[in-house]
Amino acid sequence: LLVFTDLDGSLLDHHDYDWSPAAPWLRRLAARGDAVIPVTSKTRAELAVLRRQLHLEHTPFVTENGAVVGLPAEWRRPGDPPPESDGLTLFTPGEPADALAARLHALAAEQGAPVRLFSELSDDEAAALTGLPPADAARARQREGSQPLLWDGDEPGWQRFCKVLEGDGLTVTRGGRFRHVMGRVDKGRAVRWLAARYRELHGRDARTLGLGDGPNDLPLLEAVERAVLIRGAHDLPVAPRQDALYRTGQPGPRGWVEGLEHWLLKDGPDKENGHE
Ligand code: 2M8
Ligand code: MG
Ligand code: MG
Repeated sequence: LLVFTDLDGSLLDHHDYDWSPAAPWLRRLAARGDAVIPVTSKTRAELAVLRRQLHLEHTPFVTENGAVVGLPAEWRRPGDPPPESDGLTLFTPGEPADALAARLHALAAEQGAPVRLFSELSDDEAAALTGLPPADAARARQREGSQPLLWDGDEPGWQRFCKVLEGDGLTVTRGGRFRHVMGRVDKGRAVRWLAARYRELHGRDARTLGLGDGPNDLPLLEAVERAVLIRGAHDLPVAPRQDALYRTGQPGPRGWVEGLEHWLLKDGPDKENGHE
């Protein structure tokens, strides 16, 4: 089973980033041989720390809402680009963060749009806005393929600016706190790409389960067989996949456990591992 999971507000608590309620299930999934694959708006610098802490060094990951896909050695295929010094193979299907910043500044100036880039805040400002320790906030500012935004205007103004960005070929989405701008990427495309890579490597389809709490997770939830929408900061209108979607009552890592148990305990402990 491939478990594709959002981090902030899902596996990690929205406010203090704690995942301890989910730790027993992370161990259990590892023991079953199921891969937990983070699919997040966070940066590769943030993920480098979290993958060690969560013991997810042998599974792929997706950062910046699909702009970066990282593969460990086990997921490589002949013909892939050479691995980086940390052994990870990187794919960057979006647009570089500095090019996005330049486009955003140009469009904001042209439209008189009251927007600031998260990557251009100081570490202390970023820490104050997110509740992250300053060292983690510094890693969150190291964008490679997306730009989280702060909008100082009203909602109709945002909707207008959004249309301008989308008209210029950019993708706009929302996490728990920020609005995010990327090239032509989203979490769903990254999930499908990884499921296809699994098929190429193993000669069969993977079973897939996805968990997320924000608007940026909707493409992820649509790309998996079994979806868990975790109660979060946004009231989300979700495509009517009622048979395949479970909405949790609890937020954050407790909701993550609730959703996993809904799908995995339902079939009995053994069935999920086999592939029929
Ligand atoms: C931002 O991402 C979250 C994800 O939902 C958000 O928009 O609320 C990103 O900047 C990420 O890098 C950072 O770790 C996170 C901190 O809350 O905020
Ligand atoms: Mg989230
Ligand atoms: Mg996220």
